[in-house]
Amino acid sequence: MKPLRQTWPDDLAEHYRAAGYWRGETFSQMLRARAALWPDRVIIVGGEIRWTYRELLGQAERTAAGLLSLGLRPGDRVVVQLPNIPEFFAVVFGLFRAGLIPVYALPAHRLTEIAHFARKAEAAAYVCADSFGGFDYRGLARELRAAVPAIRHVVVAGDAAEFTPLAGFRVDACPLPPDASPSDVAFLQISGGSTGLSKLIPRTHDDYLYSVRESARICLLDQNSVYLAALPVAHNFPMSSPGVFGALWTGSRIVLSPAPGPEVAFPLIAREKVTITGLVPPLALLWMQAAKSRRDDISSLEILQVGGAKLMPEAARRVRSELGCQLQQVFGMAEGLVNYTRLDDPDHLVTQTQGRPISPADEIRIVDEEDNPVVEGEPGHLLTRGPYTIRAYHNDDQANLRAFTSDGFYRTGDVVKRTPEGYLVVQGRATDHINRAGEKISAEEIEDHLLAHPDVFDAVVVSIPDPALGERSCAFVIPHAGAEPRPAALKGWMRRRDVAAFKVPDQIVLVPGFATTAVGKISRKQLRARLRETFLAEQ
Ligand code: J2J
Repeated sequence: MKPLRQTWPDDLAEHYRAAGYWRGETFSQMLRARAALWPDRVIIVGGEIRWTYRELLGQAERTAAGLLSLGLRPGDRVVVQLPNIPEFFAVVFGLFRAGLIPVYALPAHRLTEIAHFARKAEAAAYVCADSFGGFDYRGLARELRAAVPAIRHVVVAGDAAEFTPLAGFRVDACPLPPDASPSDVAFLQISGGSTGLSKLIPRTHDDYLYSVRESARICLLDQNSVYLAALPVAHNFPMSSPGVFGALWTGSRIVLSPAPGPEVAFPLIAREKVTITGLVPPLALLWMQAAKSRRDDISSLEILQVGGAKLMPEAARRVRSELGCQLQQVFGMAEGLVNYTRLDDPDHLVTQTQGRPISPADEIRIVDEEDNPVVEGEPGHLLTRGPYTIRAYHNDDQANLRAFTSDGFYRTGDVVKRTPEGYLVVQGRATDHINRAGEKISAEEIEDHLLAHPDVFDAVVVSIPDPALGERSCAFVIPHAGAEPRPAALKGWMRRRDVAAFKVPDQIVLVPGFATTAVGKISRKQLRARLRETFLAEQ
């Protein structure tokens, strides 16, 4: 089994510890300390459940003992695919307590993605809900067990059918092991997948908790705050910026919304007096629209964070008047670096920039194609390293060669410029992915699926600006001679590939060929750019 590691050079690690960034605390220790401090504070609200810290700790310990009693051993990886329900916290804190390593999948992922995560992480178990959003995850579990026999156990929140019920675990099932080490990898997060399939991101207790603590401080979370998890909690933004973990750290209440739309979220805001939440830009637009007609009292909302994709300044300027709260832009990535506009920043920075890094130790380089610094203020590729940015993906030597410089900077793939105040403005990106309402889709991954269709000779997937989604995906498909696949049939085929629904191309355009230059071969990247330009010019 590939060892889980995340290694910073010794001198830097020493510096991060000496500076107090890494405090030598694990997630389990954090929860225990909080439960000792505030045992009766309600920390998690979801559906009918309201758990205090004491109850959450009890749930986590019961889950830890149950998981170990199945024969799982510290260090084993467990793919966790749960929606926004309290059990998510019982499971991940149970895994932390048992020294097991969660691999966070999103509820939208399907067999293709889950099997990939399971294989890449060499996982031994899968945890899911019985069903959610009209989808039965037990069916997925059955297919997963057949496709990846190394998955020895399936644990289900709710009606478990033939699998192990989460609710059946007992705290006396197994003695709990000593705590993990704070410098150990705590979990594997999922990358946006800029090229090919998603990569796995190993984050340590030390590095992640640093970003969580600082995020909570920057966002002024305190014990009076109420954080609404509107986006799926497994995503890095609502998990850590400051998200649910930030709320757990400060003793702010977490309210779990099963869906992010205003019809579900607004009544929760009104009932639970939510003060802060985070959204992707298309949802922020939807909320602003809904606020005009809905009657729910959302006046408790003080801060709306928007991130995951670029928020246009025009929309940014409307947040205060239309939702009655302050805007905070968040530009982050599961690999590490997170930027925030600060809550006392002047309006022009809040509406026109994506913020500045969390930490004074975040190193930022903005460079040209040859990795040379650009003139200050000019756009260039964003490279970064620091106390909570990874140095390598898990089990992916090839990706690591591309994604990191020899001196350990992560190539974010984003093109940014820096203002005189040191704030970053996202200009675009260098990698070929589609940022569809904050969900990152790799063009290459979708092209691979389309190429597997018997009627498809070649396929190129590009992003097209879209008023509702920010970007949508458009596939240009050359059929085989004599074949005439219908776009709707190709979409149906994509759905049957068992991929997340957001990966099905929004638009499919059949073309006889790709016009290439007389000079001959061009790269796929150039081809994507050319097709996008031609398509947009013809609109
Ligand atoms: C433009 N592009 C943005 C923004 C992310 C906080 C917030 C978001 C994420 C996230 C996160 C953007 N404007 N405000 O993990 O902790 C694009 C960039 C970036 C990629 C990372 C967090 N905020 N992006 O979105 O790992 O292209 O993380 O490199 O999903 O989203 O995607 P992801």
